Amino acid sequence: MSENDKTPAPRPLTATHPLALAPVSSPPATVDGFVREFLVNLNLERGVALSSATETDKYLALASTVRDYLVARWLEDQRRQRADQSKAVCYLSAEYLLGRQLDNNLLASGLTDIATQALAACGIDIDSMRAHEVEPGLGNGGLGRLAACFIDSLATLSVPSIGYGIRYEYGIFRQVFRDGQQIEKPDAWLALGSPWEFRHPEAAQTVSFAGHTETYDDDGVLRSRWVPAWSVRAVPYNYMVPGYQNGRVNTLRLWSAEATKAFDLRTFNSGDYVEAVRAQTFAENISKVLYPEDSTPQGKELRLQQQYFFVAASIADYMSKVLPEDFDLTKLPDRVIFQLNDTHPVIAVPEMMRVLVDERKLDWDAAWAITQKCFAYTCHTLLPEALEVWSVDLLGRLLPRHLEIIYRINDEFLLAVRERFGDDERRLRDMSIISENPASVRMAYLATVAGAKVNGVAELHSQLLREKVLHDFDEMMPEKFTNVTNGVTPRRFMRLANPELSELITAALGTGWLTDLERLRELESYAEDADFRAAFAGVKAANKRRLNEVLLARDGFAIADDHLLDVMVKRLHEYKRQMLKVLHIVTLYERVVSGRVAASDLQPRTFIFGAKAAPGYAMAKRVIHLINAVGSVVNSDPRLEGRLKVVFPPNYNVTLAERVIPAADLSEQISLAGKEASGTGNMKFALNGALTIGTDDGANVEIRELVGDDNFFLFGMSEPEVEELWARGYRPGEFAQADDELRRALDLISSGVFSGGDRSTFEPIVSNLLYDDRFMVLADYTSYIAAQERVDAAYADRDAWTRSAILNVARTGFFSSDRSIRDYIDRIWHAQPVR
Ligand code: 26W
Repeated sequence: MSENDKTPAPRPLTATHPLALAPVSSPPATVDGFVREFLVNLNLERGVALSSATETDKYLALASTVRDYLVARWLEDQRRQRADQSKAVCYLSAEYLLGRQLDNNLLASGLTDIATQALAACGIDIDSMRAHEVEPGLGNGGLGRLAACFIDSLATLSVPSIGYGIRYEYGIFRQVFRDGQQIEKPDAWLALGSPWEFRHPEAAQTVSFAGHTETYDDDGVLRSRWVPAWSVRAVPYNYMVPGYQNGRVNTLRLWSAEATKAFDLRTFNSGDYVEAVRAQTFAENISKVLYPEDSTPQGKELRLQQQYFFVAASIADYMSKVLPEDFDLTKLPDRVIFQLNDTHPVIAVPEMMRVLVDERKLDWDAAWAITQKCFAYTCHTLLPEALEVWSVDLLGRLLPRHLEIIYRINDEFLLAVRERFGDDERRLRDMSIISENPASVRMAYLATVAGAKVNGVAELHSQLLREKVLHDFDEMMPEKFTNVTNGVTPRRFMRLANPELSELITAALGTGWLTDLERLRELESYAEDADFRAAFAGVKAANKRRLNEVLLARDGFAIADDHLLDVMVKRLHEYKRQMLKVLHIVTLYERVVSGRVAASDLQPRTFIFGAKAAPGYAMAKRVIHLINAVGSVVNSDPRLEGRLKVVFPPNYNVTLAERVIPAADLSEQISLAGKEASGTGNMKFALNGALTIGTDDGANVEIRELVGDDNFFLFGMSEPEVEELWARGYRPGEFAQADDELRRALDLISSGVFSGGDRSTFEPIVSNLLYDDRFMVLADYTSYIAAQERVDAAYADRDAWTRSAILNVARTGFFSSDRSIRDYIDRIWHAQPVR
């Protein structure tokens, strides 16, 4: 029994009442049954009558009702997963960008129509209920959303699995614009309660921190133990993760931090009220807020506390709740695989070693053998600055025993390196998990040394990991490295986000494609069918009109339905090159205002942006300011005759993505080749019939290979060409000199015309491009503008464009997250779906 596991094993049932012994049943899946359940929840759970119920009452009662239909399956599944010995997947992720839950749970349980009719019978429009839900923004971007797509596919493929993470009280900040500049507002997503979670204080784990270690003699065996200084309670909140209409419901368990002793009455009575609750506030801080960085770790102690907090609670929970009491730990690798979603949870490796060696008293080698088979690591980045490194000082202070364990892991690893490569000091220094000056722990190296498998998230990314970022490790342990190209769940990003397209596809292919997305390939022949093309174009137009209504109501933006919708939605980061998109817009604007091009000759376009910048990322925030500034000038300049529009709705999130992506014509995937690990937005756009303009970066390469060069607007340098130019010495100014339009665009930005004549406002952006330009915006400009000309030409033949859009949908079924999960099962997990 580990020191932090107090909950007794479930007692055999002594119940006699037949109902108590029967499996939990769901309410009748009928309109009447649903109305009854809904009114019971409204009256009994909310304590209100329908006549006096608020919108919040109705929404929470509706959520409880849908929950009630899923709980039976959930409990049955938990019982089954506990009973059967099959291998399970524990997905450890510091982020889950879940999006709204109501529609997904209705879809998964096949209750959408029944609920719609039942609510209508109660005089309630389900649309108003949908709008009432606050999405849990427990993630930053790609990594967090991928985790959400993956747990959806794990449940839909009936893989026994549990997602572990943190229940942040405040998720990703709410973005508002003031004078075009980003302002961050706290995301109080729990304000109205969260109907989809089940709190289980009785299953809390105790997680400790700091203190010191000591060795002691344990019947002649020298052992180490950790004597922590303080601890907090990790309280689990369980969320249902329903599979798509397969009766499966997996669990997402998110931990919330609370004080071990909530309130110090004696201190309170002594009048020191603040001191009385200090422990509580201190503890709760751990799961208070999501770190809004998505590329540059700040190395903050609280971030490391967060990582250890959820990892330690998850391992204790798994080892005590899921594993039978007397489980033979040498068999652990047959029972579970812990997938590390980037390096954020990698402290799980020394934690597992501490539990196996210090608590379960296994010897080091046996423990290490088990640990190495129980973990696998997915890397999601290529930016050196995004690779987490923790100082030995901080780690030693916060987790002294774990640092000792990491040192021993490293010593034994370097012995193996020396054995294999001899006294190659460069290699030993470069492969050491511990780097010097200042002494730090390289978490990606720890994950690579400990993981059974290491994978990148797109072919090119995995190749670059092996050739560059982790080259020395690939030379030593090539068998560890593999690739699993990302994917997205078609349930949310096609069926829910684009119901009309889904109907059109089902009309052509029948049902089944939502769980077998490669069947979209059968649509290829329909691209040649004029009626189908007309219907397809009709769906796109309808989605544009719907987006127009949403943005009008949300932000007062209007979208002209004869405009080409050119969309760039993703986190704001220099490597993603939103500045290249800005230079395109300014170039078109400059052409007209300089009189070189008549506005009437322009292909009408609306440029839609969605992007949050990490609050501490000054250059990113400045680019957001510039986009809004260019937008307000372009949108109000009569010389453009309304043929160019810039629309930048604030607070881009999953819910907005579900509205924007189905309406898009052009998907902007324009990162510098070799910088975007994969991208997943690119997949969502292609699957919703948008054409991609992009570089050969991340998964763009695989999208282009599948859809064909004729159906993809490729531009820019390839990764080797980028490396070659970098090696040759990149002088961005030369590119500005070489391209007249580029210089004109840069000059226009410097001129202050977008900043009320104040040249200083955006000068830092222009000078950065001219004298630094780390992500080679200027080098790819000419090729990009030429590609945009090709886009205009292609869009002029709307029917051919539609044909190409249909082929994009038909040929991108590969990018289902179901396929990604199947690849993880085959190449890394070797866990089997449970029929
Ligand atoms: C510690 C700061 C931090 C936080 C998050 C560093 C790095 C991250 C993430 C790894 C960043 C991220 O979201 N990466 C994105 O992951 C997606 C899913 O694999 C990929 O599709 C994107 O290309 C990648 O940028």
